[in-house]
Amino acid sequence: MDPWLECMDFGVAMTKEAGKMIRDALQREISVREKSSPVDLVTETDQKVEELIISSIREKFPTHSFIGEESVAAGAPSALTDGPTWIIDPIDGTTNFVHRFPFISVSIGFTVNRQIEFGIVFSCLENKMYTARRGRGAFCNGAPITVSGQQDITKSLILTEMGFKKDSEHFRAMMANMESILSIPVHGIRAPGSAAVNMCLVACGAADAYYHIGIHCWDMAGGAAILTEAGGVVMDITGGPFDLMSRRLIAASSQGIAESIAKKIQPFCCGRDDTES
Ligand code: LIP
Repeated sequence: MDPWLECMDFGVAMTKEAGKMIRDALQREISVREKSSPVDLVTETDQKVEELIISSIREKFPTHSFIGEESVAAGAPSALTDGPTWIIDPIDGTTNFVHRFPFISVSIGFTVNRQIEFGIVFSCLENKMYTARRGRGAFCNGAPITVSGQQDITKSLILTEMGFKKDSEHFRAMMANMESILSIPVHGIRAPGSAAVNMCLVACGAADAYYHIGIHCWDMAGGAAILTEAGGVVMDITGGPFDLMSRRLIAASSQGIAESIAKKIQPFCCGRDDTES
């Protein structure tokens, strides 16, 4: 008997609804606001989608907790507890959404005792529904997916994301990390613009690794479940254990590739989602 299967099925249904809202919104004018910086964007659709997902799940599972990107932006706490917790990014790839760049996803991770039990990532313009339940494999539109299994970093395609950093030391570290990876050498670096999609691309073998310093638990939770169930590895950028609240990760198709990246990149401070320093 799978205690969380009902939750997962409900999450998939809500994610489909959310994807439809996002696709409909792309047909209309998009009004954009800035959050913490000129490149941290939010739209009415991010907020409406999150409201829809959280209110529907709360009605069905009233004792569960939530960490949602837009709720946290509005002041809700983002501490992870042992209870069943839905970690939600209503639009992962808001900048892509604003520009109608086609990697836009809805991401849900579900934790119990701080362990991720399932992940759902709906890349809604590609119409790809990625799902994974702990110990039961990863799927795209119902078909099993696996990582490339690539062990040789010099034959790998790496994903990361780059954005404006107010602190020039952080900006230089981000650029230096890219230079360090490119000069291994690797086949290339790509930046699709949605962390959750990036992890799914590694999960299905279209890329060999993804690393990022400065993202959030709602960007990582769904994709981390999918990647690990597809045979991949998530670790901290220092090579230690993955920490969902640490705002950083390496997600790779093999332990070897993850370790090679950990050796090459320099960490820089980005805080924590649970506000511990
Ligand atoms: C975004 C990520 C994107 C990353 C940004 C941001 P949002 O999530 O998925 O890949 O570069 O730092 O976290 O804000 O669109 O949900």
